[in-house]
Formats: sequence, C-alpha cells, structure tokens
Amino acid sequence: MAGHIGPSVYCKSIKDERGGKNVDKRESMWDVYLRKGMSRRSFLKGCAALTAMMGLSSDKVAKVAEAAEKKPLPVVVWIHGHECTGCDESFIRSAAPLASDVVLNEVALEYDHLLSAASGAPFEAHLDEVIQKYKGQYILAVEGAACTKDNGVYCMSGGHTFTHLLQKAADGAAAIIAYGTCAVSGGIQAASPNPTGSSGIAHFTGSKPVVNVPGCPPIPEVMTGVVMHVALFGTVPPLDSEGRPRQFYGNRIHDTCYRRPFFDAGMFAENFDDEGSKAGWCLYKLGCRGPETYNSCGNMRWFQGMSYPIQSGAPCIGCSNAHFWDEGPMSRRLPQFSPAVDVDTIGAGLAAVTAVGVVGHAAASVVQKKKRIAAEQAEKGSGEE
Ligand code: FSX
Ligand code: SF4
Ligand code: F3S
Repeated sequence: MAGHIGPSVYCKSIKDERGGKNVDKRESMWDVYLRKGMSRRSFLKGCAALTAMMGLSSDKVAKVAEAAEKKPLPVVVWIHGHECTGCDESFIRSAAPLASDVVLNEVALEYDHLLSAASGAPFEAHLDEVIQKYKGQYILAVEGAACTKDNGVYCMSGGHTFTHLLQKAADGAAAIIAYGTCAVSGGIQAASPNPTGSSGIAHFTGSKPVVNVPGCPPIPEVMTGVVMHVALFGTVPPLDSEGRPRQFYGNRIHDTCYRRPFFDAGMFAENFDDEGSKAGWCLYKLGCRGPETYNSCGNMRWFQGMSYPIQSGAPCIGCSNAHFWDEGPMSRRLPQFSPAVDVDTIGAGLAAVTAVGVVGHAAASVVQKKKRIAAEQAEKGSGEE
C-alpha cells in the first residue's frame, strides 16, 4: 500500500540482491539520489544546503553527508489540527533546501493531510499501518492547535477528533515537532474568547520530546532545517527553555534589526505615512514587538532573504510569541494603552529594558521632530516668498 499513498516518496524497500526478495531495508537519501540518476555532486550540494540550514558550520558537511548516505530515510507523519494552513504554505516555499527536495528525496513522508494525494479510508488505514510498522521510529510533525471543547468535535480528521489522532500518533513517535504558534501555544484559535477550547499540543503528547517551532507561520527554511536535523542526526537540536531550537530562536528580532540604529538614536516613525516611516526609522512606536520576540526574521529573512515584515514597513507583531493575538491592538505599544499589563509580565524583563531605553530616547525623538517641523516650516516659508 505504501507505494500508492504518500505524496511521492515512500519507505521503499531495497531488493536483497542475493535472494531477489524485499527486505525491510529502507532507502537512504543517497540511495534515492542514485535511483533517480542524480549526481554525487548534486547530493553533496544538497548536503551542504542542509548543513547551512541546520545552523551547523561548514566543517560539518562531511558528517551530514555520511548520515545522509547511511541512514534510512526517516519516516514522517505530518498532521494538521485547528489552523489556517499557512504553515504548510510557508513550508512549500522553502528554497534551501527546496521543500520538494525534502519531501521527495530527503524524508519518507508517509502521511500528510495537505500534501498527500490520497484520501478516505485507505489513507487512514495507511496511517495506522505506518504507526504500527515504525513504532518508536517516526517523526511526528504537527501543525495547528488541539481543540477540546465539546469533546473536540470542532476539529475532526478521518472520523475522529484531532486530539484522538494526535494522541495516537504521538504515542509511537520518536520525536515530535510542533510547527507554528498554533501547535505551540494555541494561536488564533485560542485567542479570547477561545470558543473551541483550543490549546497547544503539549497536553496530548505525553513525555515525548517536542521541538517547538513557533511563528505564524514559521520561516520556511527553519521548518525544513528542523525536520532535517531530527531526520539526519536522530536527535532534537539544542533547545532553549521554551523548547525552541536555539540556532533559530536565539536572537531577538530587535537585536538583528537593520532599523536598530534609528531606535538607538531615538528616531521613531510616529505614523505609517509620516516622513520617519518613509525614511525607514524605527517602528517601535507603531507597535513593533521586535524587542520581545525571538525569531530569525532579521538575519534569515523570508523568500530567499528577500524581505520580512519590518523591511516591508510593518512592525513585527510578535507572531512567534504565545498569545500574541490577545496582545493587540497590534499597531500600538502595550505599555502605552494598557498600563495595568506592564511589560514585565510580557517581555520577561527584556521589553522593560527597551521601555527604559525608549523613555531615554523620547527626548531625542522630540528634538528630531521639532527639527523636522522647523525645517518643514522654513521650507514652506521660503516657498511662499
Ligand atoms: Fe497557525 Fe499554521 Fe498561523 Fe496558520 O499550521 S501558526 S494560524 S500561519 O497555519 O498553525
Ligand atoms: Fe527594529 Fe522594531 Fe527594534 Fe525598531 S523596535 S529596531 S523596528 S525590531
Ligand atoms: Fe513574525 Fe515578527 Fe518575524 S511578526 S514573521 S516574528 S518579524
């Protein structure tokens, strides 16, 4: 059945040349490249791309290539709960490695709600088969929140609640990846008043290690980098205290922001269409959550390094933070409109430091503004003469 269900790559058994019969020796990434007539050069290029994407230094390429040569393709089961599917939309845009390389050549994607061509009873039967056959070996990737209200009926899959599927799949998984803020902490479904009783998936995964990859959605290359790390090394990458891979969530957006010099100089856009905004000044006063948000947008950027929200003139809304939907209005700084919810409870002290910085810079900002107004008036005056 496996050959008819997966998106296009399956746990292919390799024929035992002596007996000519199938043995359960799954292909490695190198076997797949060979079978497809791809060159050693393209295999090594693929390994180099993976190494970079996993946040490893280039001297680890040989180690990655060795693992890719010998290790059978890891079986991946990818399920979706309550969400908008934006995470998969992000994933399929991964450029290095290409998402198509990941699902066609680098993992054995056996079940995926979105990418699989199959559906219905055979598809669900295949999932059961995979879960049994590869018990304790497969990687479970989860997108979306777990909904619990009214016994979870608001999110069903294959005739069962999503939470039932999640528990069943988590039980035999070797490792679990929670993709997106919804899977990590409930996301938009869990936003007040949370009508479906949604939460992150952690309550349903038992004691299995969960790698949290937040973002709404996460950066495509972060998604491929994390699954390939688990796939090739058989271990989860080094995680921070919130279960996030350190190599991708080790920096605040604020610390890698190219607008940071304007923040430090107290030069803030006050409106989306003012001169400061047009000149690329800091977006802090327009609600930027960069100072309390950990993600790689500032250094990796999106779409092959093309851009990211701040570069497009939009403040970071903190989409990789738990409960960011409830921390609006997004175009205003929290301390400004809700003094009761002070930054200490939100930004773990870091935003407090920023707030102090902003107070310090406010005077400079006022001076800048006065200078600008004076210059504009002078220009206007000379034009009227
Ligand atoms: Fe959530 Fe993802 Fe935002 Fe959407 O799977 S993190 S709503 S981009 O799709 O879960
Ligand atoms: Fe960049 Fe936002 Fe920090 Fe300003 S507040 S420097 S726009 S991250
Ligand atoms: Fe999200 Fe902020 Fe990056 S809104 S995409 S974490 S810049």
